Amino acid sequence: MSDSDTRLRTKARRKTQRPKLHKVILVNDDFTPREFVVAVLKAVFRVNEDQSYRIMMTAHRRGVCVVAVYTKDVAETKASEGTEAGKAAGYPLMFTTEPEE
Ligand code: TYC
Repeated sequence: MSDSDTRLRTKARRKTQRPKLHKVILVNDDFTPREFVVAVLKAVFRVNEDQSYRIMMTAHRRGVCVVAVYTKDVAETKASEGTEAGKAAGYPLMFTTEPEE
């Protein structure tokens, strides 16, 4: 590309850069009590009792459930907070993250 020909490069750039979003995923296990999972979801992800119960039951029935999407840093921090809350109470509760398509 010559100095005067910036057409391709200019065209490819968005007016506003959007950060890639990452999913926080709740993983089911056989040991963590349901009420504990609900309490962690409410505390870490700021969802209400009803939403929290639905998310927990979806993971319980299907194996996993997407809790929310955030920027990479926030998703990783919240996943760690949730996993650490389980660990501190002696449960194998696990949250993972993955980039959105
Ligand atoms: N399966 C657990 C039980 O029956 C409850 C549970 C639900 C645990 C969702 C983890 O991500 C989870 N006590």
